[in-house]
Amino acid sequence: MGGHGAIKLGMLFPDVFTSVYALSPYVLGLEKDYGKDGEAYKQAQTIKSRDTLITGYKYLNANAVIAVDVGNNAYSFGRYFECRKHRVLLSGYLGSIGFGFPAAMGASAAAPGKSIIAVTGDGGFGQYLAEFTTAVKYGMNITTILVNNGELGKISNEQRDIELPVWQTSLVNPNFSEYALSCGGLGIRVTDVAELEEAMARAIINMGPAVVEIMADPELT
Ligand SMILES: Cc1ncc(C[n+]2csc(CCOP(=O)(O)OP(=O)(O)O)c2C)c(N)n1
Ligand SMILES: [Mg+2]
Repeated sequence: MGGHGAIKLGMLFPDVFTSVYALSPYVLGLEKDYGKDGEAYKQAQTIKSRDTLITGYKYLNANAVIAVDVGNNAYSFGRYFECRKHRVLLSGYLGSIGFGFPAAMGASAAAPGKSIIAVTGDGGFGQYLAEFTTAVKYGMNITTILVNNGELGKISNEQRDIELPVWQTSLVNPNFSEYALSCGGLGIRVTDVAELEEAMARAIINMGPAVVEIMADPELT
């Protein structure tokens, strides 16, 4: 924190000990700070990733190729998705986050006419965000189902499992749907489960890259 921060602190709190104490959850990363999207996450606290899978996926073509990222989003997919003739791509063994969207691009390049789906979290999709412009450039027909829970949710769970405080897993994200629009693709943000069906239907019909950004509660999977 630079000199500017110190001046502000001095004005807010009477002494340095009070200031350090008041800020310690943020400094230690124990307090969640989702930045400008904090309100949107609060609104979305009833959306579970299984809603995404059960409600949303009925719109997928029975023979779509589905590239799944790594994290809670992948566990939910494994638990709730009913596979028909779909082909599913996973980052087997390595389990590298960020796999979902680039794998979907690979599938699209290999099978240009097919309906391709990427299932990702915000952490994973954020890693290859700029690639969305490549998908726009080549008119790739990829629908990205992005479970935006504002954190590296799987890592939070691992910390809870061994009874550690949840530490340094919250993310300050861009508005992913606006980002998709600004790149020339389709972007839809869903903050209420009632909007999910229409959003999915629009994205699937769209012939080109689309992001359905679902604001989800990180505590629910
Ligand atoms: C390259 C790489 N770095 C770190 C990890 C560890 N890791 C597994 S899941 C995960 C978080 C995923 O977060 P997000 O994409 O937001 O998905 P969520 O769990 O929130 O659904 C991380 C960091 C990994 N698997 N691969
Ligand atoms: Mg996440």
